[in-house]
Amino acid sequence: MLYPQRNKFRHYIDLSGFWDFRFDPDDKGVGENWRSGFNNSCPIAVPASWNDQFADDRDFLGPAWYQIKFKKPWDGENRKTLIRFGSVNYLSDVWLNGELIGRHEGGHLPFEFDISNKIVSEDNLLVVRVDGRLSNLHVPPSGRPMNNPPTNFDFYPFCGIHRPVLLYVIPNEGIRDITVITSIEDTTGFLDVSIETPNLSKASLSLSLKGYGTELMNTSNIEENVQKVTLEVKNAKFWNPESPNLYDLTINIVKEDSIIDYYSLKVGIRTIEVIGDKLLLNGDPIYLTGFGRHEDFPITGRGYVPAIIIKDYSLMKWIGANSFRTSHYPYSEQMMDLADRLGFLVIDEIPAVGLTFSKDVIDRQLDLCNQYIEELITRDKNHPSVIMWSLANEPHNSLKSGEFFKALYDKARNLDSTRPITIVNMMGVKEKAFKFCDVLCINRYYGWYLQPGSIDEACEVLSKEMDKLYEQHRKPIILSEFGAGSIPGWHAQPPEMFSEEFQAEFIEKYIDVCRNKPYVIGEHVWNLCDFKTSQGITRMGGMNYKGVFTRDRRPKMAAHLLRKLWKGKN
Ligand code: GCB
Repeated sequence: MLYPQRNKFRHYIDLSGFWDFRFDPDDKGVGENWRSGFNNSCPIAVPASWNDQFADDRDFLGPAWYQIKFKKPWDGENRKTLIRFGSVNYLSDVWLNGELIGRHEGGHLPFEFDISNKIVSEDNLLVVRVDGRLSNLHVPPSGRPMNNPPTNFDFYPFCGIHRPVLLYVIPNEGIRDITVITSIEDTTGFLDVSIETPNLSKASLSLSLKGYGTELMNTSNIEENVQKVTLEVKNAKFWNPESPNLYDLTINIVKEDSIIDYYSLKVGIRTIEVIGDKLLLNGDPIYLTGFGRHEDFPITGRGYVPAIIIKDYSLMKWIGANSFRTSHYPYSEQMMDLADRLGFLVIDEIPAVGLTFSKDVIDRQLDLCNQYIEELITRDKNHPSVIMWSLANEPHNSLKSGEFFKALYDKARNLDSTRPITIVNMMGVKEKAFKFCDVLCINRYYGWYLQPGSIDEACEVLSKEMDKLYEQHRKPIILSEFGAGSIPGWHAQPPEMFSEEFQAEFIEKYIDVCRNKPYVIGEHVWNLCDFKTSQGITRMGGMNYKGVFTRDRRPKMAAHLLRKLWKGKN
């Protein structure tokens, strides 16, 4: 799925701003004449979660209605017009000028509709009904009644239009998709580029690759819908976290001597593979330092805010992180672009968290997970920063889970033969998918949920368990979550749970265990920042305080400790 671009042949406008909004608490709709616009609305900011924008009704999860009017900003001759939603949580129904144009299930991944035949030149009315109510038929599912809202996962189920809505136009005969796979031989980089177009006769493709003194051109006649071209870059500058080198790839379609479409893409040349108990980037072992995270901020909730993305990357650089996992759902496309540019390694996870596999929902869960993995790989396949796909976070114990994840693994492998695939295992669950996954991710909280307060005992248990897992599977292990809650400003000597001292000691000792195991290839602290979650007796103020930064991004003691450990700096 190509992100909209602006050039001579393509254009987009961003519909972000203040939209009209209305809650629909009884699910009755928004009046008889809503197809020509509903009344009694209030303004709301898009993109952003709706939950924290108002004084009341924070926990109302839907349904709710959005509407906006716009004019068609271009003439549509020989062009397709589409409307694209970056992320809406959870169910969306979309109408244009009173006509249903489509439905999408699942937050965090983009979807779009071709509206070429429906858009009019003057007053267009876009209406979106969003339903974020929890259900065990959804992925992620509802769950624990002792949580409010009752999620089966530990983050607040923010709802609404979370990422920009773009109205965009592409040539009818334009490029539909591009896939770039890179490989390396000595100092030469190879780019296998597949370009998908509609049926075109007497047309050709011209590719150019520029950067670091290289200028390559390649021209070929279009003979198939998916045209393959290989570019060879001598003395290539490879992509890696220290030097995130990106080349500019541009692709033109030429017909009857004129260019009819143009698309440009940043590409990084790198390889990623698992050999034995190592993860190799460009043939060299890498060790991941970083975090599990959330898209979460006061007031905007899970909404896209560019300044927060910059701040989080800046804090991760400051602390010496080289990587993160998109726990527990895909992050914005802009986040991924910046990972490429700033040299972060990303474990890219679908929103499959808290899967239960209960008999009545398992088929539906698998359908949705298949949909998500396809949407994710289609969206993120060209990012050099993405080094691994994660099939799920902490699925529950089940006899069926092996089969379930084998199907999902095969699907991901089919869609992308180049990247390792992992699954993130919960403490106490014997993960059947470890048999076929390439890397084992484990989340462990000994010393917190178990052996509370006893860090040394916890580390012994952790160490033994890791050795046993490695013995059994002989695959690299990432400690993908570990951490302790700390209330900012709460101190204790001797260190006690919830104090900043305890959190720092917990993290330091866990890292020491990891560093003594050659098969451990990464340590991801849970979490970069404190984050909002459901209310419950283990979550004071509806917050998870395992962040090493506060929710408003101030460092706790653990942040300074990590900077020392990861960067050697005070
Ligand atoms: C986990 C989950 C994460 C929670 C964390 C915790 O294992 O993957 O979503 O927030 O534990 O703090 O309990």
